[in-house]
Amino acid sequence: MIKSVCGYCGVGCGLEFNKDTLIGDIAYPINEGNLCSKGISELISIDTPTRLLRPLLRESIKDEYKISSWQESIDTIAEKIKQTPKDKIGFYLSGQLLTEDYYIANKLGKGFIGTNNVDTNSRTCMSSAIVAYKKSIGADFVPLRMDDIFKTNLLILAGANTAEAHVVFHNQIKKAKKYGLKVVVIDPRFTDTAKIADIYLPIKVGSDIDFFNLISKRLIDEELYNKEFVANHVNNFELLKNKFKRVPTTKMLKRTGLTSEQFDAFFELYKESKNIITAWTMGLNQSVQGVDKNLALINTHLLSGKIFKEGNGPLSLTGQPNAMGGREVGGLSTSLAVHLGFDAKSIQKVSNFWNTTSINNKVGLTATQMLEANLDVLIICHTDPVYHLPNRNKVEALIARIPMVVEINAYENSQTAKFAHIRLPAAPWGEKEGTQTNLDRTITKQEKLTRTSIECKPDWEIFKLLACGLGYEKEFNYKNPKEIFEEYQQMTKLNDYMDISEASYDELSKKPFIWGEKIKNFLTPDKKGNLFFVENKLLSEKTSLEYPFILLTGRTRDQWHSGTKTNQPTTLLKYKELNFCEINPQDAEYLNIKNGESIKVISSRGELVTKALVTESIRKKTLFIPISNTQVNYLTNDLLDRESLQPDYNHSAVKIQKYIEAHNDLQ
Ligand SMILES: Nc1nc2c(c(=O)[nH]1)N[C@H]1C(S)=C(S)[C@@H](COP(=O)(O)OP(=O)(O)OC[C@H]3O[C@@H](n4cnc5c(=O)[nH]c(N)nc54)[C@H](O)[C@@H]3O)O[C@H]1N2
Ligand SMILES: Nc1nc2c(c(=O)[nH]1)N[C@H]1C(S)=C(S)[C@@H](COP(=O)(O)OP(=O)(O)OC[C@H]3O[C@@H](n4cnc5c(=O)[nH]c(N)nc54)[C@H](O)[C@@H]3O)O[C@H]1N2
Ligand code: SF4
Ligand SMILES: [Mo]
Repeated sequence: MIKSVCGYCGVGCGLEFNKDTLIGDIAYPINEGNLCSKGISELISIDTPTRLLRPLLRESIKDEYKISSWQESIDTIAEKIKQTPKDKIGFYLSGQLLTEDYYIANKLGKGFIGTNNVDTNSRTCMSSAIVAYKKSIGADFVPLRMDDIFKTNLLILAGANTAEAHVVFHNQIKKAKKYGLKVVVIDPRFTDTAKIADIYLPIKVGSDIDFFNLISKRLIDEELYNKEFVANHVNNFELLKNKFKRVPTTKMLKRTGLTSEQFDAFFELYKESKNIITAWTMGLNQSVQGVDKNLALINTHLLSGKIFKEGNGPLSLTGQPNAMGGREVGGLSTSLAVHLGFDAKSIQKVSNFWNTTSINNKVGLTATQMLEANLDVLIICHTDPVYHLPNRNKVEALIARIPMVVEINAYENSQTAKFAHIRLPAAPWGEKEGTQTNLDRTITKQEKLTRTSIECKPDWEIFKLLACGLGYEKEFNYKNPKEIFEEYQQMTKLNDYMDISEASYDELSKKPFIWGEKIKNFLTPDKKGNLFFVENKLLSEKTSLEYPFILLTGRTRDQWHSGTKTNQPTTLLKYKELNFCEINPQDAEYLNIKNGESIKVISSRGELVTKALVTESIRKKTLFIPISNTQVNYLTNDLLDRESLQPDYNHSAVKIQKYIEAHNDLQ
């Protein structure tokens, strides 16, 4: 029997592999033997006909691919990199890479090639939370754990659909409810998560800042804030208090779409709850004011002092299995390594550690900037930017101009494949080993459970080959992921709060390591939390007479993003269709659209055809399309948060037509 972990979501459930079967690990604390359909089907996705099994190469994206060799592919990439100015090279990584893959790619890009254009799809996912955590508590640090839900009285879920996106954690929430936990769900859709809520608040899209500001204002006005905590551990209180004197409370409440009775009922529960956790995900992060939404939420915990105490705190629910590990390593272009930045002192420390003189002091391009930067070489690994970036027509036009696009993928059916020149076959989950950090800082190890397909290689090895092709054999002389992990462990000592040197690579699958457990204080220079006054500036795309609906996008339980792994005949569970568009019955009636009818959804940027799902669970004038529809980003707008540069996926103005009419239009 081999113990391993699921490679899908940030919960990071423990698994056991016995001969040919995979089951949940009963001894693993967070899942206690449970797995969701994705975890159970991990093994099946290894053996599908859509695996990418050989290196492929072509000169132009108009040509057909030809089978290539590793030698030829790596030589071609290395040659091109050598001829290319550093600032024209980009690495586009993923929160699904293992820590060792991330570490080596970051070291190669930032440390040796000398480009800080090393970023990740986490930019589209967690970057607003990262910036906000850094501003308010001093570091990208999640100050509580999932099992704190058993030590709290109230769990507020804002813009998080745990029933579909963090399934096993959701089951734990249900269990905690049996012991008295109260749950509030804030979401414009009555989601499966809302079904377990004690209070469900159908907030209007994009008004979370108003909602959290209303809580903060009430805490201050009614003197319910924690005076002792605020006086000793929090900055900017007077400023916030004065600013709040002038905020238009009625207008704020109106913007949330909630009645004062709804808000009061919520606030009664809030007031009487001794311990409170507020958890959030994409409903807040993916916004043109994503950072501000996070800050408004964290403010409530700083005012109430409900932070760094058991059963309390702001809990960002990371989505991908190793988005956290990637952040720790330094996989974002806005940090160098181990949470260090590009200041002279940090560069010195990292240069000494890596024994290099090539580190650049300029912040690199983010994933959301790379395609617009006229790059000459773009290396994409374990992610599908053509699928996932907003405003896809623009994305396709931009990526088609890049002279060399390299795609490293374990499957052949990504949307990006159409735009690559070289495709390298990676070994997926089960065919390789390495570590990952889940959403609450638990470092675990994925084990190799089956032989690696002949021509496939683990991602770390592909980056090693590239490093060697560029002449860095000595600096990248790793024989296995363990050596990389151990070097990374040493590196974490450069940043005192990150030290993970006590973990043991060989033990990790049996004995996970939780980093940061001793941190019980703010990580800011003065050890105090920072309050920020933020306002809803209504910066998202607005509806108009032509585009009267707001489009939301998000997850369904059994599908993983683009579906290269989960949308297989063998793995697919028919829990929900892949392709539907939720619409409120009143809107549907007005437009004479019936349940199940084909409709065309159109924005000013693009369009797609889908099926109407008429349901009371969505607010009026709001639509929802799941991201298992791989075409969804033809519709979305590409506005970014100005600090985190995260896209505003949940606020695109669209219109709908019956498909039949649209079809006639075309004739
Ligand atoms: N099954 C499955 N699970 C996954 C994934 C997957 O692909 N499939 N992906 C993983 C990843 S990478 C991530 S990031 C997480 C995402 O996890 P979640 O963020 O929980 O998933 P989403 O479906 O994007 O849900 C966001 C919720 O926010 C709501 N929302 C939209 N706009 C607003 C708003 O303005 N305010 C509020 N309060 N709510 C709003 C939406 O209606 C939706 O219910 O899931 C992870 N887990
Ligand atoms: N409209 C809209 N767009 C969104 C979002 C949204 O909510 N709405 N969410 C955003 C968020 S939060 C995220 S995280 C992104 C996710 O977007 P992506 O990261 O693009 O989605 P995935 O389908 O998970 O892509 C992972 C890729 O890795 C490949 N792969 C699998 N295993 C391996 C392996 O071992 N090695 C390598 N090299 N490749 C492998 C898969 O085949 C797949 O092509 O989408 C973002 N885009
Ligand atoms: S909840 Fe997440 S980690 Fe657990 S089995 Fe499901 S996908 Fe895997
Ligand atoms: Mo994500």
